Amino acid sequence: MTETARTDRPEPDVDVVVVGAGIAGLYLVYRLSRAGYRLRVFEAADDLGGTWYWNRYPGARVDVPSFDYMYSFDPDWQRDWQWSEKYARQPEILRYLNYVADKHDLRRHLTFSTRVRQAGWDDDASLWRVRTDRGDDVTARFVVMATGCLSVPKQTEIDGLERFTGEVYFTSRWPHDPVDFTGKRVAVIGTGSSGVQSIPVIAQEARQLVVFQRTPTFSIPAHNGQLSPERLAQFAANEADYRSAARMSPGGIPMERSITPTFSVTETEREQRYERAWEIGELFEAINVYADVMSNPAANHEFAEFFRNKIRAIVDDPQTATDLCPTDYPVATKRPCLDTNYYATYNLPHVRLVNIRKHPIRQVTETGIDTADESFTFDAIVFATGFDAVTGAITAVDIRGRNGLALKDKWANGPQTYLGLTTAGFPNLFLITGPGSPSVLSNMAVSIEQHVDWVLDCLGHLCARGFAVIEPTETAETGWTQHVNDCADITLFPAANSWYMGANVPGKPRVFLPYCAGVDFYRASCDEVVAHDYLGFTLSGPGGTECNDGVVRRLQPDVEMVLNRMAAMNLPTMESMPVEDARAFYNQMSAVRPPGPDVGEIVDGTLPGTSGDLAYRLYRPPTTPGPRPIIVYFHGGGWVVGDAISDDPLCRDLCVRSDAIVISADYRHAPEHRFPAAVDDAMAAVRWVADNAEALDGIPGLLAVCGWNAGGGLAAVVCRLARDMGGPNIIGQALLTPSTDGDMARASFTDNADGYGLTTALVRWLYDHYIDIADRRDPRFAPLQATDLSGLPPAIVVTAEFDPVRDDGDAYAIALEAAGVPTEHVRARGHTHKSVTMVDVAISGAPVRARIAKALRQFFAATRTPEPAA
Ligand code: N01
Repeated sequence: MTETARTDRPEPDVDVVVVGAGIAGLYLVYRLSRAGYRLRVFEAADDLGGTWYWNRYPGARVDVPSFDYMYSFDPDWQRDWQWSEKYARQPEILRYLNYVADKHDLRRHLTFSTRVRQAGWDDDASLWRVRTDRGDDVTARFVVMATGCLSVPKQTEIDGLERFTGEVYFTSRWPHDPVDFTGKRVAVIGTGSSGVQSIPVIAQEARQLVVFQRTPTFSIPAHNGQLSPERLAQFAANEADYRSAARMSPGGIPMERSITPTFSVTETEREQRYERAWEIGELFEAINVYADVMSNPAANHEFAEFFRNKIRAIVDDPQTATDLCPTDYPVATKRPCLDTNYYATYNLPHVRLVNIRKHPIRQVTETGIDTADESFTFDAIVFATGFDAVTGAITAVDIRGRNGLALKDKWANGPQTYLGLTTAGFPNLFLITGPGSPSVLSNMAVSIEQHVDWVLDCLGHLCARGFAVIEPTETAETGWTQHVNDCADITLFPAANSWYMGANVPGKPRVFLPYCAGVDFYRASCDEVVAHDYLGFTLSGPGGTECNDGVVRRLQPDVEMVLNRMAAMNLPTMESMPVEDARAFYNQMSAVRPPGPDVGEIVDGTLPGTSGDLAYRLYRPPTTPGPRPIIVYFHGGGWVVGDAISDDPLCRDLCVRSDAIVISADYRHAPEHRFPAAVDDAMAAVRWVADNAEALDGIPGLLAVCGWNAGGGLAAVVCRLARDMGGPNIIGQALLTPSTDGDMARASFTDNADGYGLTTALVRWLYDHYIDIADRRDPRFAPLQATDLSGLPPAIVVTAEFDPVRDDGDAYAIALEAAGVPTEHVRARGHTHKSVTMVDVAISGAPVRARIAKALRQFFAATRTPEPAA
């Protein structure tokens, strides 16, 4: 009896049922059997191999290098196995999997030709009841779905197939006997990876080949061939290091994540870089050319254009070349392909491309295919039309969790998982490379091993601690699902109708299925969950229940990456420096950021402050000339650091998004000029801008204020002063993570004291430089302390979840609302004090800045529109 089964509950037939005997299933067998678990493994096919058992179509190959796409658990493999090619063919991979199974005696655990139909959780007995199509009825403590991400073929949606009297093939269910197309007229429908690989090979045999293409693909040449002896030797000498680098890499193949933005280098350099990627012929390498290919539309467009130029250069017929050029989705947002002679195949006289966007398929007939304007005769039709990916094989089993809940129903609006490994309401169920894990965006071999290792560690932990059941909490699962979406939302992935989005299957919910932040970040999350006592899981057993509930990733992914990068630099804190050094340091940090968008015009000038001239920078929108509303902006820097140009990218962004003139006005800084110098200057600046609106090409009367951090506080203060002093008339205020109170007792000063950029210690240092403790309730410093906030201009107040001054800002937004001021309160989830301002660095901040700009435009529009007559 195993440890896990040592409870007072009924003894299950086995400890673990594994569904599937592909790469994941075999590794599970290896680990589970050696750890002494009793197991059953059911496989629907009549042999092992999973994807490599089914996908035997001509030209089928792996699309990551062979020695990356293999197990790492067997250090001896080189003694008795050799890969023959850089990208192995399907028969060789299947032979490899058989070799592993035989070498480690895995086969005896496998039950073939048996499909698991149902798995139901018995809550009283704390076990799963598993039923197969062969009548097996097995109880198990745990069920592991090792069913693969691309194993359920998509149903064909083309009418009339049953009528066709010729041969019909699906790439995903290719016959075991050789198929000979010699002398035949063949149709291939579909131009994803399977189509791209099979089309050139089928063309070599067929008398005539017609390819029906709905969406063209981006493909790079594989440059397949022998493994280079040098690389192989290098790999063999350092295999352990190589494998560990793969585990900590973005995609599961050793590779540094590019941090160079596309447009930071010259056009010539970019062209050379793209060309090198084309020549290397490795997918992950290609996508990694520049840091922003998957996030910046312009960067992606340029890379896509490089591909299109290649296609035009290879394909002779201009119309065919045009049809083969993808134009309606960003490159790599659908899985790009690796090919051998794909595009050149269309230069063969017997090969033809039919663009079914222009010439839709009407039906399959007895003898071939009718499009809207042509009838084709074929001897064979090959469907390379893809899969019900990632979730299809999991929901194909009728899995019922607590209270009979069907997994299919739970996931009706899209899958929800914790770490892509587990799902709430389904205790003791593990998903290998499930939705919400890197899976299909990574080297599957590496991701599979990581998942299986995690599951084995988890089972070991349960055993050791006397627990029998593990289940994620709703909180943890919701948090993870949110994080998976947050990661996708800062990329271009959602812009494509891809199978990653479930868009290829009619009726399937549109949700980005894999986790796209990378294998390295993903592994860190899984490890962190374990390190924090299985954070977000409830563990229970005869000895009791334990739950350290929580969310493993709460920061926006790009914000977290920036914070990690900053932490790695181990920089000194500003509060440890003399003020002059702190200012120099602040400016130095500002110098290395992206510049922000182009504006129409930038003018630097001075305006009269209360005690001498103040610098300002004016940003004019890049639209048609003519007067515009004006936003007076006050920079951040805690009254001590920064100046009129220190928030330059943010001001540019604000200008472009709001289509208004932005005037960033300086103010005197502490400690040289302590409170209330900054307020006096801010007030003077607003007055001067209002008085000179026309001369500045602004629209008199359309004046709003905006500020970030201390500047947010100043913007709030001038609104109240302007109200009380009879002008100028300010029609809106936009306060971004404003400092609104001098009281540091609120929870956010403790909760977010350290680790999120602005620290509580730095806030205290800034306050101390700026203002005496005795003055900190003065509403010119702490607008929250004003007795009357009524009659102030409408406001948008943005507060950030991980900001020491968050609660001050929240309290101010609430106070404005309570005073009857129309207030939009935006709580920027997962953001820090500064991250929303990081233009082109923290992409997740862009929607927040868009809301600020929209609010400002609405303030202006409301003032422009005369009130309707009563
Ligand atoms: O499937 P796909 P796949 N009428 O979904 C078209 C992995 N893989 O089997 O894009 C007409 O990519 C469909 O058009 P559209 C790899 O991860 C790896 O090729 O939906 N056409 C598309 O062109 C890959 O991404 C390797 O508009 C229809 C094609 O069929 C994944 O498996 C090799 C249609 C389907 O492309 C899936 O690849 C092979 C219809 N009704 C696969 N329905 C390796 O190299 C669909 N299409 C390791």
